[in-house]
Amino acid sequence: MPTKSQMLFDNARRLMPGGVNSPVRAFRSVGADPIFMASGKGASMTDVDAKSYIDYVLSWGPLILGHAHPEVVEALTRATETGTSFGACTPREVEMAERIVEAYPSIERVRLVNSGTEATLSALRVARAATGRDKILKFEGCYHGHGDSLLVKAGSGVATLGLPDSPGVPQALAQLTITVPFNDLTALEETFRVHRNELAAVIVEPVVGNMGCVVPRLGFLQKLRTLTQEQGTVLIFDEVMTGFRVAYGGAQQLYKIDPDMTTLGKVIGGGLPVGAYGGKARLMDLVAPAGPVYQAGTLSGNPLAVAAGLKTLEILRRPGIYERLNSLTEKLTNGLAAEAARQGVGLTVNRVGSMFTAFLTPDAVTDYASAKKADTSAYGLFFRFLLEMGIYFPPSQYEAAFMSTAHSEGDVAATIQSASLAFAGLRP
Ligand code: KE4
Repeated sequence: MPTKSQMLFDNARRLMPGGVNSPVRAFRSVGADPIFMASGKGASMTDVDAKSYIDYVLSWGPLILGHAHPEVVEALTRATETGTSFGACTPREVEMAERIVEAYPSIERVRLVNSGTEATLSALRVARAATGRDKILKFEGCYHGHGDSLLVKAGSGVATLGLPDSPGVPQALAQLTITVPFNDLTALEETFRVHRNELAAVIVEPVVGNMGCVVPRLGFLQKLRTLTQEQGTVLIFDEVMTGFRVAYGGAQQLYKIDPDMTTLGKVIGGGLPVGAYGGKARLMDLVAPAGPVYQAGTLSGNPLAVAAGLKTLEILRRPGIYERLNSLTEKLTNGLAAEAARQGVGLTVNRVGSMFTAFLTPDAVTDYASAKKADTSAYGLFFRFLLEMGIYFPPSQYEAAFMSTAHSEGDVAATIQSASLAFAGLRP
């Protein structure tokens, strides 16, 4: 008898590409068919077949307070009672701008949009307009949304011109994107030498989430700041994932870097569609209607997304929230590492704050090349075993996992116990 998820997926494939609205949801890299979710509450989600899971994906980061937090639901319900969208200015979006500017001293002006992709492609347009330059630099394995300039893979050799990483991306555009390995200071300096004073922007995930969680080497971000400053290149911190996640002030607060521009998303929407880009006034005042760089959006600053986001940020400002979140995450990641070691399974766990990745490899993971050494079929087994046990990890080795304030010590203990059983199945 097929499950309800299986029946839904059969129908979904008839109607949507791959049966999903975003590729990673198809579970293709973990050798399973997707599960269709019916509801979420706190740290757990329940699927259409009434099976519940402790959720460590949390909608890919936004649900730092867990599913359906009562205060967020109440704020959202109240907002819907006075309308859902006006296409006009509202007080609430000014309040969101104030919260962002307060939390990110590097941001003097901010524009709300509807996704992280919109935020990053808009920030790049501003940087190109401000510098009059076309070339940009990104890092291998970093993902900044699906804007054409960012769907580019490294050309052969360091600091060479990019190649399209997706059909439909014009070669002429891809060539303007240089890609170098993350954490590779030599390649970085070489790139700035080869393309001296030609780079409009560098865009970076200051703590990478999209090759799995990878931590910046000591001095890497500082060097990036120095090189960009020296050559008038706009430094864009893509904090769509890390913003209000690794700290209330994001990775730039943790690593004490003052980027020229920052992109945000996920947490600031509290689970509703939102993105934001902002930075120095000299840059952001180029954006229409203050300046000539065009960017617009029907639902930008949407009252519902902003209501959910504002309540989320208010709760995140309460004392002790991040300390508990981070220490519970550390307890989980220490437990995973200890269990894997006890059973002789090669595991490397990278963590910053409450985002982490369990890589199925015994070696350090510091960039995309080392992340790709992870045993993805073993990860698939690990994922499927945990899913069976009611634990929902990211359906890809190359994604970050997240903790929420709704997770309990009991959830963490149950997760470590299930992982221990999974490791038994992976023992060499
Ligand atoms: P969206 O357009 O998906 O809202 O944001 C794009 C984006 C930009 N920058 C960073 C650092 C991001 O992590 C993302 C999106 N993250 C992925 C998770 N790896 C979204 C999940 C998905 O694509 O389904």
